[in-house]
Amino acid sequence: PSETGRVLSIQSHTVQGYVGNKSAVFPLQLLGYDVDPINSVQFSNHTGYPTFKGQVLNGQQLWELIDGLGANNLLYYTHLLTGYIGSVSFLNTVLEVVDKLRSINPKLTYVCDPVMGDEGKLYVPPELVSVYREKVVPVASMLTPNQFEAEQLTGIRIASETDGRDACKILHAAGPPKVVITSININGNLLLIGSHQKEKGQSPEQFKIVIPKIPSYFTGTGDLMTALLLGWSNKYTDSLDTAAELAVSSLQVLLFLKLLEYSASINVAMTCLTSIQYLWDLYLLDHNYLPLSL
Ligand code: PLP
Ligand code: PXL
Repeated sequence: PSETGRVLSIQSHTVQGYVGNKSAVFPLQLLGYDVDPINSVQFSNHTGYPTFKGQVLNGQQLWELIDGLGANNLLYYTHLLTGYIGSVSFLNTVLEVVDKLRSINPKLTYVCDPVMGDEGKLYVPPELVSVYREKVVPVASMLTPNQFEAEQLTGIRIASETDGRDACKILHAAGPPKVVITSININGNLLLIGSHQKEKGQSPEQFKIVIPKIPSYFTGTGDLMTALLLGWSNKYTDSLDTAAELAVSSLQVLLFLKLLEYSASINVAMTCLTSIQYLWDLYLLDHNYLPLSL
């Protein structure tokens, strides 16, 4: 596989640490993509710390940047990637960006991580939920909600693998042909459920990946996961399962490295991703598990 593309990534920037664009841009560049980041916020650090300082871009300021690119004919993108968005007005402007980019490239793939909350708690204004459900989901090409977000978007409770598969079908009916529920907590493991509806109205091809939960707390993993899913699924357009397997293995190796403090900074770990990928494949092969990537 060798398909790459041009990605417009509208996400957070933190000076210190890796969330949003800091988690997404470099891995996508490693996978060969040309990535243009728009920083929706610039904060000193992620919001999990006791305090943070910085600036928030509003919808009008986002449009100004799009305008500037447009004035120089620089709005040809193959992919739009969005993650955490903090306000309805910014999200509405993102919807205008989708229209604008599709008017220039009708084949634009919009990869949307509908970041709203986790573990039963919303961390965006509640008005955002209906905008995602009614306006964003219908225009997304690939959606990567977690368990809580998939529940918010479908209105069903997800307590089992079957529920997750059903939620994906509901989301397909609303728009996106590719859906990956990145993490469902079941029996101390994380379950990823992927679903690809190849033809409108047909039943989707679905798969699951059981991910052993690492007993530690990370931020930015969802952002990295969505970026890796974009990167790999564009190289394996017909096998979302292969793409998800590659994305999960990269994420896991990175988290293990971080956990083991093999590298002082996660950036060093990111630099190693491609070579680690190869070693990981060999490891899997050695354990009689044939990775689809070989
Ligand atoms: N943590 C681990 C270990 C994962 O494997 C994944 C996704 O595959 C995530 C976190 C991402 O979960 P979320 O989308 O809830 O941030
Ligand atoms: O990873 C999601 C995220 C995005 N943007 C900002 C954050 C976080 C998580 O902490 O703080 C600013």
